Amino acid sequence: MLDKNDQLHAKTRSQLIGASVARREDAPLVTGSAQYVADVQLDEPLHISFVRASEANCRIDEVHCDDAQEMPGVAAVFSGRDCPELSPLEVNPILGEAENQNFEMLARNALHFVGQPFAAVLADTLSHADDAAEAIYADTSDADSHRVTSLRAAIDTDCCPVFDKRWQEGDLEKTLSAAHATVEVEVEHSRLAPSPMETRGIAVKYHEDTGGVTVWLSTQTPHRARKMLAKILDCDGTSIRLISPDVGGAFGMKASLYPEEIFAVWAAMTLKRSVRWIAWRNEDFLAASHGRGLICRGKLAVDKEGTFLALDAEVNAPLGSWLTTSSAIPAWNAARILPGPYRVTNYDLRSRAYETHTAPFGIYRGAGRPEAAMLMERLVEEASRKTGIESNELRRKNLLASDELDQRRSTDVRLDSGNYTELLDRLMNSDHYKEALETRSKLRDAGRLAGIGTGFFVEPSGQGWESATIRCHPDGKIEVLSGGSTQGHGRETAYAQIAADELDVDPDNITVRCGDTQDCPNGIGALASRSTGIGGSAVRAAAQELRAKLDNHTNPKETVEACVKYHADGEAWGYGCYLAEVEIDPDTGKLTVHHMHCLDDAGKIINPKMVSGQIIGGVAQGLGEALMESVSYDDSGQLQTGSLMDYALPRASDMPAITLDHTETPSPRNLLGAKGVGEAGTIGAPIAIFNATADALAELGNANLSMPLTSNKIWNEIERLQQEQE
Ligand code: SMO
Repeated sequence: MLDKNDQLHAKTRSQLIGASVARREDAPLVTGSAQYVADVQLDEPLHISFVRASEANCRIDEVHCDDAQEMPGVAAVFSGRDCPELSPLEVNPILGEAENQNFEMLARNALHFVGQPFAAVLADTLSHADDAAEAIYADTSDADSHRVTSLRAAIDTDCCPVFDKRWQEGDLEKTLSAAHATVEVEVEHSRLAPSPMETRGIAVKYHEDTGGVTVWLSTQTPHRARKMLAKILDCDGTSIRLISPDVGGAFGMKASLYPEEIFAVWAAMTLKRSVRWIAWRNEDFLAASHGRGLICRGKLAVDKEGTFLALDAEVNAPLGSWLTTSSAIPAWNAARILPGPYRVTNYDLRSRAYETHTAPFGIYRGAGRPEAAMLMERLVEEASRKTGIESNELRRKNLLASDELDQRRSTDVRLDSGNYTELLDRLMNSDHYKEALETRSKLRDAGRLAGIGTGFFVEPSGQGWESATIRCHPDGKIEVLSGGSTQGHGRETAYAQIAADELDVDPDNITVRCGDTQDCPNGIGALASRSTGIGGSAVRAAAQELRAKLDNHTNPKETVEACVKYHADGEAWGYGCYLAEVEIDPDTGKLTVHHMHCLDDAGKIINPKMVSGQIIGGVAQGLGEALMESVSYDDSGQLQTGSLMDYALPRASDMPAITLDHTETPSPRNLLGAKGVGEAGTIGAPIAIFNATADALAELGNANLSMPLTSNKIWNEIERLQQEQE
């Protein structure tokens, strides 16, 4: 029994917020007892195998399913025309009135991209389903429309953008023409496959008594997924319970519902059977959302002293063949957060996104932030070359001062708190920086190609609300239910720390749950670095309310509960400055990142060890983007990187030594003062690596580089620069 006088007010424990409490999630995760969707036991489920398009942008004349129907174990076969036309998936309201015209569970009349499902087999075993799926094929004919398989083709052929936005401030033309110097940069980001360890997957249990279903879905947005499923399938709110069990990574790829998942639920309800589908790795490469892929262009004007005067920028993004819930977010984010941490009062920012005959496109860890920061930081480096002012000096001169952050820009961006120049100075004055300079000199003296690079960035965390319910049971046990979601980040540990501090109880007394739409309060999910700042603040607010209630209960012999829907007061803005040290082997072009020093301000830190984990993981993915990852389509829309043999993910041996440092400036925008840090590594690392690479090649000339910085590309660039020198 929780006695308020003895326990609630006894200040005997040390504060847990700010302590590196061990992750309570890890034991089940590392011992194999975690429960992923594939571990969910169903009673004689039907297994689904999808038949996918082998060409892009064609008409479907006929789908041949007859042979498959007769094969062993087959319970049902569907083509697109056997399925009802359902209402489309809703897309993020920032897209305005855009309609998701191409969204179908199974393609009916046209195949838009290679990998699009157009038929499905349900059978007693997966092998039976796969065997029968092999017997299905489609007769197709050429589509009337032009096939557009790359973003560049979409831009060059003047395709009509589906998303088109523009923000202006000041007088760009006048400032540009009067400027001392202008520099221009184009940055192309490869399309990336988010590649969580666990692929997409769904298990659906059909309840004969009610006709409803319980859905286990590998998702980062359980409540939204349930709501959308109910709307698309036109069933009442109570007939679908959705549970996101342990999720093996998501990175934005599991933020949207997919046609395969909607089909699985529809099939279970239609056949009145339990069903399951677990994507093969190649099905994720083919048909799960890709990220990045943006082409960004910028022009920066500076005066004689290096003060930034004006920014003219254009962000272009691919959308793929149908719109995932947040498909336009990267395009929107990359443009609206410009000019990032810098003071530029004259600007013109355009953002456009185009449909392409490829896999869908979506948010991927960073979702526009890495693109915005890369464009700005490349412009800074160019301005440095042109003006002869050292690049960190330029940064220092143009970073916003603390008292300028709270001003609202025409993009509706309002930064929050921090001291940007202090962070930069901290890096410049650090031993790491001095050592990096010394190491570079030594390597260069020995005739090697070595470079260092910095990258400064801001990381807006999500906005809006999240909810939490906390119960105190008569036995003293505390139950925290969050509307959020988790995919391995350690949410349960952090939320227990927050609740334990507020209630002054032992965290071992606290259980934390999220991801079950039946038991947990309504919520948004784990997206956009929002879970600690907003979800954690909801937990704190609920704990405060519970504590007040307990204070008024002189004899708490019943369960006392507090439910809070917490609204954040705008976005919290983390920021950071990273330093990379690289070396290039001139004979092979192989680039090695020796060291990465990451300096972050993530606001109030709840658990330092978990923050470090987020940064290191983000650096790994950022290094992947910088050096090796790239989804490739040929001109006809065939995917050339459909497996982990063709798509290079970083391995442990590719990772540099990483050192971490931080400042801690609380955000005024939420109850905890926390800022997001989940995406920091993916933003800062590619910039620092890219700039260090350019620095390493600088003694040969001005390198013309693009990501990924493969050995082949760098070797060719070395050859070109050496020929220019001769
Ligand atoms: S890319 Mo994140 O899951 O908002």
